Amino acid sequence: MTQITLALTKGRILKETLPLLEEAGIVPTEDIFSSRKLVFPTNRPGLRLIILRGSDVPTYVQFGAADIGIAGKDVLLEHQGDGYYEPLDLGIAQCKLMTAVPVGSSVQKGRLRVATKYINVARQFYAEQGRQADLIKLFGAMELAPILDLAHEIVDIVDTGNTLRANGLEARDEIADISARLIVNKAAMKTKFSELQSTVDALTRVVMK
Ligand code: PRT
Ligand code: MG
Repeated sequence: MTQITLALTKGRILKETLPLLEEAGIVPTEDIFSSRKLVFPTNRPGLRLIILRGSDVPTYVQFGAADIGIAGKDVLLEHQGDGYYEPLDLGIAQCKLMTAVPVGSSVQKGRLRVATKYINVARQFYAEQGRQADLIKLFGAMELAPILDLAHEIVDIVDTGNTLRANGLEARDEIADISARLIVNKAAMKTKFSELQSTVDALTRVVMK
């Protein structure tokens, strides 16, 4: 039997993903949240789930180690890989990728320092704006950077805006609308066409409902 491996993003995306999968008829046979395993069989004998850090999902799918995956659009924009299709917007884990600055701060003249974990996205954004920016890579707590004067502004995910407000920051420019997307390895889409297409179709029906 053809084996399909579906790579899921752990954390907040996972909580919204499992109900979608269930509606599409895909149910893990073990409780993912109470287990330390990384590979989970499902009720469908030919389909298993792997649970990854978001930024690793496109890597697994790009190289065909997973056939199909679910990751945030922010992660996909930053990854800039090829080797996979992005056939479906799942409409979950919605938020925006934005620049943010200290409340009331005026536009920085001269060279801008920007802290972010989205270095590739930020490089492209500031280049398109024709603004010189020195990018500083961080792995978390971006909101702290302007407070401690590490950077003038940040590029980060904004949902309610509460995190920015709590740290004296405000959103300025919108860079992209973000939600979780389905990605499919290009080679597998040919070699395992019927299994993958039926999974994509099942999820499409759930999302369109
Ligand atoms: O754990 P890891 O370092 O890999 O990443 P992470 O901790 O950012 O992962 P996690 O579990 O938070 O999920 C991240 C994915 O969820 C992102 O790639 C987005 O696609 C999606 N997503 C949706 C969000 C948010 N909403 C979100 N609000 N990711 C992060 N946030 C954070 C944001 O970074 C900021 O700190 O929440 C804060 C902003 O939220 P508000 O409501 O205060 O504006
Ligand atoms: Mg996390």
